Amino acid sequence: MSPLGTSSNISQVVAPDAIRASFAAAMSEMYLREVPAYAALATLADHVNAEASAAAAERPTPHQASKMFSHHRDASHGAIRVGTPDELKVMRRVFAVMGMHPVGYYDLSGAGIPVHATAFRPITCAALEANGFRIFASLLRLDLIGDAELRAQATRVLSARVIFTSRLLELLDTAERNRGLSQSESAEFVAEALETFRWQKSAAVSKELYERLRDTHRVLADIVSFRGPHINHLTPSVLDIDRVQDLMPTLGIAPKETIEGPPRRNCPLLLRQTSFKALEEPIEFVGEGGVVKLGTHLARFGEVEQRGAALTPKGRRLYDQLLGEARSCGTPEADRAQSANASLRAAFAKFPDNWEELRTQRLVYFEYALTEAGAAVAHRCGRVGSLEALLSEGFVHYRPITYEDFLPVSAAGIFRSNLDAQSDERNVAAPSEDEFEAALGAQVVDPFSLYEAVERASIERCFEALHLNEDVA
Ligand code: OOG
Ligand code: NI
Repeated sequence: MSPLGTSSNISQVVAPDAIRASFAAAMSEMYLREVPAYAALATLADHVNAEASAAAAERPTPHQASKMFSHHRDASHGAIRVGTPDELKVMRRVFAVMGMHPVGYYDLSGAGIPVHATAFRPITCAALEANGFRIFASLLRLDLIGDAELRAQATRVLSARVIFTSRLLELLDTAERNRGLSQSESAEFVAEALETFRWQKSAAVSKELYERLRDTHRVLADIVSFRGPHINHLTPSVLDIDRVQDLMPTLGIAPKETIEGPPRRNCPLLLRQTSFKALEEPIEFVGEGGVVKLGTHLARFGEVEQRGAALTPKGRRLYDQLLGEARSCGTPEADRAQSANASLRAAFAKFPDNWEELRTQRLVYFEYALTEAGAAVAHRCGRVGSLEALLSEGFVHYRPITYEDFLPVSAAGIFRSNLDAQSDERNVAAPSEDEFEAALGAQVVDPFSLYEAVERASIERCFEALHLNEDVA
């Protein structure tokens, strides 16, 4: 339960879910307007979703557990990159007002990108259902930049900037003090928050510094050179990501070479993502005496995602192992994309691909519920039963729980294709979750614990409804 909005001394606080929904809508609206290629991708996503829904409606319902993982018309996630621990701390408080809490720790330094990250997202099923918008937020790890002088310059630039409007900071205090915001305050809060994520064409550093930052690492230039952490992409959910990937070029949009994540399967797992490459956008540098120099910057792109089932720690270990196997099959440049797909499919032949097997092997989290027959049976007061017996008697059925988080290897792939950068071995370092949490000023929630709790609660609900004691032997 969110710490905000639970009790209040103002009579009408707006639910954090509703503030998040307006924020998501405002971000989408801004990005659609500013990035025409994203608007084209969003329209393509709608088209493919309509096609996939129509095709699904014509198929007889297969196994009860096969479900269509849901999608919403609005973007499902976006991403930002901040420069300092203080920025991250305030960001955490801003997102908390919208019912978005830090879940998971992602280290990207292992892939040569000098950032680590979390996802600010709704954490209850009800909140996810109300509006699932989330933000992947990365924090720069300046300590990984070898050039001491450049590091000092970047530190000076970052410590001098304020990425939040003063009105947003006031409203943030109000929200924390009053445990929520009124209708008019929340409208203002969303409008002010939007300013932080807006694109700024005018750089905050000189052209010379920009170039030094960029030549050291593109992500460094992207984070340090501007007055704020512009949203760098938005991502709608789609029902058939392969189709979107195939159709992108027909709209003149260049997709990245491969889809990140697991291969296409009967039982979709985790998360698959693809994007179009970041646009080269004009920027300007205002120097001494108002002299303007022109340049370009690669930052903003568009992405689509298709979500599948949440894996248990055991499932995740198998996923990581198979992904490693697929990636270690090096191939020549020419047919890289094709052979990457082929080796991914080959490696994942070892991952079971039917829900019952995924369940009995404890690879995926499931949500259980009474069937009609289950709801109709006389309750079995005080008796003991097992979940497996209830399933085989047809009183309980199940469906996979949707994965709501991100994947570090995929995120690194998305970063890389949009920074026009190959893996940069100079920045490889160890993960540092404690340091990240210290910067955040809070601990990140363990994503597995969230899925586990949803599964557990669903089982308990079945037993309670049947007045049955669970045989856990
Ligand atoms: C974030 C990349 C990560 C995803 O979907 O995995 C991400 C970034 O480029 O800042 O958004
Ligand atoms: Ni993304």
